[in-house]
Amino acid sequence: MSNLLPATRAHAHRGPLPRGFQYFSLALLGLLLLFACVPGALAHEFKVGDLEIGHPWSRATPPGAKVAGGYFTVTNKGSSPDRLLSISSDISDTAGVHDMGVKDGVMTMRPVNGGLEIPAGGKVELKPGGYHLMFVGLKRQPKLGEKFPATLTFEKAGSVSVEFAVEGMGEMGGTDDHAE
Ligand SMILES: [Cu+2]
Repeated sequence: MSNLLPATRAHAHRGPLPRGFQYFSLALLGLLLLFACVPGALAHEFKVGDLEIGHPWSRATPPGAKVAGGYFTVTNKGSSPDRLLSISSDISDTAGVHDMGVKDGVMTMRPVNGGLEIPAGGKVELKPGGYHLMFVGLKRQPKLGEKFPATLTFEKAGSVSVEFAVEGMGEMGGTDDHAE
């Protein structure tokens, strides 16, 4: 019975992998590719007047969280500056623009008063660690994979309905964990 392998070597694959395993590997690869494509598939854009709103997204929050961040880009194709004046959404009691930066060596966050300026021909990025929206007083937790609607109001371009795509909690690793 020399063809019986010792028990300790039974797991070592010397020859081609079993067929089932190959199919499993292919399926796994396909799944990975699918996930790799998701950020592109989720990219979405909204237009109002001269403004383009690129890929509004938010993060899933842990149970009980009272705030959630909101991020997107605004491109102003026009020849005059505009301002993001207000944000509203059913997901929270209020929402506003915050700025985040380092002051005296401490990471601080403060509301942007008087609206966020979008320069003529310019692009403003709301992202973790910088300007961002803050949905304050969450009525429920944003769930990974869903989209929730919100309305952005600009001084000149007016109001536009957008959808925030909810991504994973650790997405882009920004330091956005602050109390209400
Ligand atoms: Cu904030």
